[in-house]
Amino acid sequence: MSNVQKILDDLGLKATNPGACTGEWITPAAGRELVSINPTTGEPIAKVIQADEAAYEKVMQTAADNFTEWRMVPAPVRGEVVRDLGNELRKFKDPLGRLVSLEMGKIKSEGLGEVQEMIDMCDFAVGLSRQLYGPTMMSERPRHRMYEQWHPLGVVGVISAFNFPVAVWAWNAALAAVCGDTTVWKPSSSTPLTAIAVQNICNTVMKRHGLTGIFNVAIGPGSVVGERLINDPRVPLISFTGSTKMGRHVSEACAKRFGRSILELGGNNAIIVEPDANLDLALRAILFAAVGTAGQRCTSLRRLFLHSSIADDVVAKLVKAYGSITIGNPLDDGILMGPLVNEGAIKDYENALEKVREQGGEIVTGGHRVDRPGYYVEPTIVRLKSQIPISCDETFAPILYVLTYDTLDEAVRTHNSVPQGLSSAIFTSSMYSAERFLSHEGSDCGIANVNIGTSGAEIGGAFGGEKETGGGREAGSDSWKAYMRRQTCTINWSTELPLAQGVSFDID
Ligand code: UN1
Repeated sequence: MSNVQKILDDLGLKATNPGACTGEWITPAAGRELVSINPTTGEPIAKVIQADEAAYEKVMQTAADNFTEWRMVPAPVRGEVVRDLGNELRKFKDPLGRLVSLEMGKIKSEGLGEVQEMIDMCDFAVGLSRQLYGPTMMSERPRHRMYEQWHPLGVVGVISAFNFPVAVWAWNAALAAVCGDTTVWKPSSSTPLTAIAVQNICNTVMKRHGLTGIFNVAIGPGSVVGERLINDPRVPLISFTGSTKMGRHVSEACAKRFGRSILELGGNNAIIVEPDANLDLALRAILFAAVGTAGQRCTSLRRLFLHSSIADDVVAKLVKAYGSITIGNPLDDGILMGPLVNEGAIKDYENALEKVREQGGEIVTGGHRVDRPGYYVEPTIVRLKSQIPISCDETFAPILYVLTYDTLDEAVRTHNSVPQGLSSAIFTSSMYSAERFLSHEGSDCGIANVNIGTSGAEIGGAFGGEKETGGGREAGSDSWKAYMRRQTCTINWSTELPLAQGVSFDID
């Protein structure tokens, strides 16, 4: 049996799979066929029959119907289901991590890391299931009590991207589940098989607990499933990960019907390296952030600001390190960089480099497609005298723009001058520089790190960014609040009816 076949078998995947599920797969599937392509070879892995309108409707109505019961299950009991999901993911960590690598192209260690991120998220949500707190306020009126409570919201639509095909689902689904919501997941059309594998795991867990319709999936084109989902009045919240362009569309569609959205859109993440930085540390962090996942994380490092006194030295070391990046099959040991996701991504890489040349950038290493089957490119470093239009865009590829600066003020100003605001970092051993970077006049991003790269955030913090990154927050901290509705309650246990603000309204 081939390695690929073993991965598919371990996860219950067939050569052709139905694409819609509420606990049981909806068959016979009637939508259009989608072929999942292995980016390492350009060859098909397996097929999915996508959800058509009828399958979407069945999934959505089941999710909506089951919400009314699920919301009445005590949150810590809902937490037990998520605990079980985490344990089941532990069992399947190896094949699921490998499937992520196979279908999306990130290296095995990162594929496994992504499943670990799901497990961490489940653990976090289990704890949270006993901590969905609301505060109590002091009422201004005698014998009155005020407090805040949180109610489940409804069906949450999760639209995820190819680059974190399973972890970002878990950020949303684990929180939504303990909050008493049901989810309908529309995964990226580039990574349908990982979604089916995850749904199979969810099905086992739901069945064990006598549940259905809590975790649901509808695989289908954006034009069918995506559009239906974002415009569906049964969906009070859409969590969308993807481009700023699509995010704007999703946000408008939701806003039009007073639905809410959590948007995790484009980033243009940067690291500032001060002259007093530990350069060994900085170099390793730059390498992982810029080349890891072949530059296809929202948090990938795209811009590097080097102090002029160290710039040439750092660039020379980076060029040397880029030369030793092992490129190849992401499932093989010792490989650091796999392919891009598809031919379109290669075109984006090539177009961006074309613009670099037009706009006066200097490619110091890389810049070409790698001559082998699949969608491989060379990790690339571009030196710029100042920012150019293309360095203000997000290109989902391993292209690193290097700029030089003289003062930290200048570096922070240029750092903040792009439309996106996801992740940022400074490398320094000066307390002043670190604090300056983290201050109100420092980084304008949702994530700001000191002596840590831009990517690879832990789930415990709230993840997301500002400006054109969309303002959403997911995963840790109090991100759960987006998945519930807040209710302010005032209780009068007196025999009077005093009005707030001292207003009197009495009939004589
Ligand atoms: C993404 O790229 O959409 O911080 C998410 C990171 C990961 C999540 C990235 N934990 O790089």
